[in-house]
Amino acid sequence: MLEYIDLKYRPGSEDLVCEFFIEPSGISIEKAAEHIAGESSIGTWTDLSTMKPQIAKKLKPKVYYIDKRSGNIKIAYPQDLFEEGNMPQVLSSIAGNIYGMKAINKLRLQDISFPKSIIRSFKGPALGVQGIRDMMKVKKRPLCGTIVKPKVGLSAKEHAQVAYKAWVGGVDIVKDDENLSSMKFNDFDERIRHTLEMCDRAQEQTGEKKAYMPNVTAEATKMINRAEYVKKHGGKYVMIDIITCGWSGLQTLRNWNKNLAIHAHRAGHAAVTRDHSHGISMLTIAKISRLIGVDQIHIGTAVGKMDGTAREVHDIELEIEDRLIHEKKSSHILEQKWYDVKPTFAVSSGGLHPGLTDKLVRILGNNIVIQMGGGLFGHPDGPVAGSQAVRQSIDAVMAGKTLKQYARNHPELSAALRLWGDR
Ligand code: CAP
Ligand code: MG
Repeated sequence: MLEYIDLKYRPGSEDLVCEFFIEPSGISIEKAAEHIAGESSIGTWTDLSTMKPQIAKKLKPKVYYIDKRSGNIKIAYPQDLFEEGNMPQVLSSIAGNIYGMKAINKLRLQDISFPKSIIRSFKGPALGVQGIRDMMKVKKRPLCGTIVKPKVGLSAKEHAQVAYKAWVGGVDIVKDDENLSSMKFNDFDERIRHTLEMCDRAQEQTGEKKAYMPNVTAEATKMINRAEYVKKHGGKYVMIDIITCGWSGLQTLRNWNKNLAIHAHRAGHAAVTRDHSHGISMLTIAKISRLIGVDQIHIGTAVGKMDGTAREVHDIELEIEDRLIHEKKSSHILEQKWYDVKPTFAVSSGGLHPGLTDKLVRILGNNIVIQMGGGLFGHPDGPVAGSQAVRQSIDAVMAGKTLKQYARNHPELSAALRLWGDR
């Protein structure tokens, strides 16, 4: 059998490096690591009469780090194992068969460090953080948005009217929910026409830039047709559910993209990210999404309704918004040079309401998009007041005031704090 362990090896700049957590099944961690390295590259369960020394020399990965105590290993893969610009193939290699091997009980891909050749073969974000701030004319404060609620059920016209109320109340962005596409009661094209018309009207009325994020999630050809329709009607964004559309679908949308901002919703990610002993880290999913080229991606809130600690969420924000990531052993984060790949905007959403804005900004800073669905449309005085309360909570933080202080002469915020509290 080929030997893959070489603890003296140090990854070269041409290597793609993965850190895995593994729980072996009745064998040593070394044996398990051998199985993982082989099955994710050129090997299989037995020796091969067709294997040649030059194949092994050129394409054999090296297990160069094994931490028996923590169960973490690192594998350096020669970049020629991967097709440039093809994310499905990269993941079929390092996040494919290996999950099902009997040699392991658990396997989690903690992080991938991509070499320059692979980084350069993907488009990265078209606009990035600065491009979105320039488009929305919001220099410093967090952008704020909402999700039309109920998630589905409104007609196209009702959707547009609800969105209008949110825009005039003060939020910058209104998005479709992750499970809204084109329904019998809410046709996509009709929703786009009405909602973009309301967006323009709200822009004129408020004098502020407003944006609508329509969900184009669908089979790839239909998705592109829908994105074309949004572009034709003057939209600024498209939204895609990246997990259910898949990496190929995301790459197809990014390759089509004509300077619309791409908002990545991660519905379904927790099927693979939530169990910290098995699956793929959300950090890895966010990195892949930035590399392919989303302009914004949901990363969690730490303070809202979804799973994800403050440290994890903050690590993801740094990974997608910074240019150079240093290795962080405690978080199983590998070094990553992003070269000229634009930063992706971190989106914090899920169970948020105005009473949480200060805590959220304390954890994640101002360079985020804050989205509140129930935290706006659940406001006792309706959508306009709900939107005012969201915006007031951000204005309070930017003015260095506590929410309670600011609420004294902002009744909409005060009503939100009375209903949901400020913790
Ligand atoms: C939030 C949301 C988003 C979640 C997704 C929802 O609504 O629209 O999809 O934020 O979670 O449907 O739950 P609320 P994550 O503001 O009413 O919670 O951002 O963690 O991917
Ligand atoms: Mg949603």
